Amino acid sequence: MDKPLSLATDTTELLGRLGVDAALIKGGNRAVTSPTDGSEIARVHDNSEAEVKAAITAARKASLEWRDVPAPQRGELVRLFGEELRAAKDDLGRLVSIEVGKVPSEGLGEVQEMIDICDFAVGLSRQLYGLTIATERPGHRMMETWHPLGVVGVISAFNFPVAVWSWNTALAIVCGNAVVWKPSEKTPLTALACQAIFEKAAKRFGGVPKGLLDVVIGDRAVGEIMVDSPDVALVSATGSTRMGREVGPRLAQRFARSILELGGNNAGIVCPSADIDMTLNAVAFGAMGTCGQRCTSLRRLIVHEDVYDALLPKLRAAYESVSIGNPLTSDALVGPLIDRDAFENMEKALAASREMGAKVTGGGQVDVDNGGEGYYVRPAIVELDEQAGPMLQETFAPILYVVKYRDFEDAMAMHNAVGAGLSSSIFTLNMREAELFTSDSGSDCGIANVNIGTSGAEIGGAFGGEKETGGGRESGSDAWKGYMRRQTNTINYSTELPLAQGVSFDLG
Ligand code: UN1
Repeated sequence: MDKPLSLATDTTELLGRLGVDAALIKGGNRAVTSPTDGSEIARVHDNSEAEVKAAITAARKASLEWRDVPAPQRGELVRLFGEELRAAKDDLGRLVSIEVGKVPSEGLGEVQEMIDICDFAVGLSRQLYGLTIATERPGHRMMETWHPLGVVGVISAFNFPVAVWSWNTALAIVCGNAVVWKPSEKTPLTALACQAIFEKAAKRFGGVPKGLLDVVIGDRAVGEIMVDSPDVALVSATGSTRMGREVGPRLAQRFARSILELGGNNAGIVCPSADIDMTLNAVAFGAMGTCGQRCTSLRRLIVHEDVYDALLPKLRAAYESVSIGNPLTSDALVGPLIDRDAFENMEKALAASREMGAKVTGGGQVDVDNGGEGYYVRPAIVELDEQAGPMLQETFAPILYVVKYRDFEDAMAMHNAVGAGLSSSIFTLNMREAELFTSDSGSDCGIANVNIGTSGAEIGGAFGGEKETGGGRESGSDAWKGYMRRQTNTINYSTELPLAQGVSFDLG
């Protein structure tokens, strides 16, 4: 019997198949570990300050060429990228599972999300529409045209190591921009794989300007170079609200654009008429899926007192029995937390909850027979008398805080009484409640769902949130407008020069 391959060997083979140059993943200063078993799987090289600056300069040059390529042709490059992603789906999905610890269907789902946004962007490449606007002057035409920005900097988080970058990149490329990407320092391998896959598409396209798409690896210093560079027109950053508080003002200082997708403290309201079994499944996926490490994870549940006892025993039972395990060797539904810090933050939040007298179901490390490595935890339900303490903060772990409500208005007020405003749900069969939730006086979040959970959005909608979530929008709908600059054009085809607002300026 052959010796089983070590995860490092397995990863090296996978990266080779995906087209990543072996020199990029050996002998570097930065160790990459897999959260599935804590083992080292590669060593990558951080880029120096000079290299990051050179990547930005090259991107700037590339953007000047790329902006002159007709948008539908730019779409053709993205179409080819989507094809390459389809071919690489199994390998890239597995690499996501290795590097981030996602269970296989979620690793593959993340790649599917990339494919979907490519398809969307290809269609969009023929639909970068501007308006024709009525002008008050005879013999004039007024219109709006959309132009590329130049260089788009993408800063992405570990939890969606490839999909969020692809939302930005597919749009940025069809919109005529170049992209410099700083992935999370925890997930450089999936980023290098994406770059290699993109290069295959670029080759089939017949070549693209050098530097059109680049990956720069390192810690926050790399992000800071992008944020401060006058050559980067837009920074799209995903991460914590703390990070956004630093990045946002720095970009504003130089009047650069930003798309910020920061923390979420997403809630669901469970109303008296809710379909309890459906709600149970939605809550389970939203709160325990991805081990609670989605920006959109369900973190707060506001349950009407009449259905509390119908839902909570079922929910507690689901938490006690959900399968937790190594996503590479088992078919568990819940994989590991990303690292020790994540585990400690979860423990701290649970300790603070217990101190408040909360009833806690679950929590704590789970032995997955994995040599003792990796931070596998049992997802936790924290039942509180009122929304307070750690419930008001986002902890990036599978903790679901639950409180009761009596009046719908109180539920709505509690719902909106947190800093973040990303995603939200209501579970009800009462159309008045459902409509109110999605009305002007309802949920204050960027995403508000009825009878589905807070996570797992499709790419077709604009993705992002309000308040401390940062206000940015990525992905579908008209989010593409964030990657272009708008220009108002007035064209005079008459022989007169009438001034607007009836102003006269007669030289006599
Ligand atoms: C994120 O967690 O940053 O809606 C993105 C979802 C996914 C994207 C999450 N489509 O859960």
